[in-house]
Amino acid sequence: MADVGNVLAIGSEGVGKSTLVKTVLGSDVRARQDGKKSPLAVYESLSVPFRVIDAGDVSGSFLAQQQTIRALRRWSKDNALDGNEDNDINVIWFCIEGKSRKLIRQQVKDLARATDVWRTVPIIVVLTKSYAAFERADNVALVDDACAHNRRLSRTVRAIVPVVATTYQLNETTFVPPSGIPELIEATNDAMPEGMQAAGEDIATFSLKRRRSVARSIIAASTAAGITVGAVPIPISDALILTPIETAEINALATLYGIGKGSTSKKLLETILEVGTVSTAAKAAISALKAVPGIGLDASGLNAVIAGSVVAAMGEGTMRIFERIYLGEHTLDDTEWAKGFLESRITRDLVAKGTQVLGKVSGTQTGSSQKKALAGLLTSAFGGEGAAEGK
Ligand SMILES: Nc1nc2c(ncn2[C@@H]2O[C@H](COP(=O)(O)OP(=O)(O)OP(=O)(O)O)[C@@H](O)[C@H]2O)c(=O)[nH]1
Ligand SMILES: [Mg+2]
Repeated sequence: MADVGNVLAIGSEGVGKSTLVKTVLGSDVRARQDGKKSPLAVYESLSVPFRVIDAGDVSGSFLAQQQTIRALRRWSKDNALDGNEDNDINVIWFCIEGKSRKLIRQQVKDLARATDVWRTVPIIVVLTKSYAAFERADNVALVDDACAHNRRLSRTVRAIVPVVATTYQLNETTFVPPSGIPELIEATNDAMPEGMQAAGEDIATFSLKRRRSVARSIIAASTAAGITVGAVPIPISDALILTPIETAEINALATLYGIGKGSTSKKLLETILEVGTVSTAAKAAISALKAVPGIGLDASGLNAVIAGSVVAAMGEGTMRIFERIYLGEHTLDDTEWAKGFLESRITRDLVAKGTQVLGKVSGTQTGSSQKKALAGLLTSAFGGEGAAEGK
């Protein structure tokens, strides 16, 4: 890992630096504290061609800032002694909380001061916790304006990226899915000095891998919502009850894979939703699951597992369709292919994997810890290998 770039993540206490770093670097992240008293933590991952140095809180006193800067200098020097040429900071993630509009200007000022020693290093402003989708564009404009008033920032800020690093739960059935992570990775790679970009990694498959782990956290959150909706005491007569959750799931995945909102995309998304809600394949799979003999579940528990299975299977299938389109193996107007692909996955997986999970649970599935455990079981059953990633 000698030739990877260095990203410095900087921002006030609690803005979400650690959460962001873990999401971007993925499940194989390795962290080490840079010495006992050092405020720095260094994160590396084999799946991402840059390491991230979490500088801790820099909004505090002048002394604390100086301490951080000294620690960074020492870190650079130590790495240089190790024979590592790329010992300096290549990109700065300037983390600002996107949740509190009023504080944005002040945060830009504080960070400008704290990063003063890196005169020319490219900066990416990361608007963390950007839960309100409708405020994102306005917040970007606000940061843009604040940076324009600072001589250094107006030259060095390369991108302003609103992100949600992990799913934000609004209530039991509504959530804000992760967003902005692939954009942040791409902006970081773009800002890295040329030689660093390659890093021996194929960027296309690399970002596909990262996208998949974000996709899985969207699927997990949707599955948990499906379990909640499914665990009603009345038997579900059809899959229509899951329409809002599946719609949100499919839309979040579409955004993640850059599937736009044009009429061709719309037709594809409608086709996918139909397979999950009114298709013969979905109905047959649901009846088959309801008829699984000898399980230790009451009606509401059974419905919860079935509903969760439908959402998990739809999510996995949809993710794979979007991956093929992303890779250029299929186009947005291949709706017949997408329909066939999803139906056959549902026919094959929904019953087999749903039955497998039914065998592992008993009683009711209405308590919140039971729902969480069940969502975990379902997402790993339907996701196969790396499915347990994300929450
Ligand atoms: N749901 C959700 N919670 C987040 C997100 N980002 C941060 N949080 C929460 O915000 C809190 C602070 O996040 P951290 O990542 O620890 O923040 P930090 O910047 O590393 O904080 P310090 O290390 O104390 O400076 C934690 O409770 C996180 O779970 C996000 O994208 N989604
Ligand atoms: Mg932290």
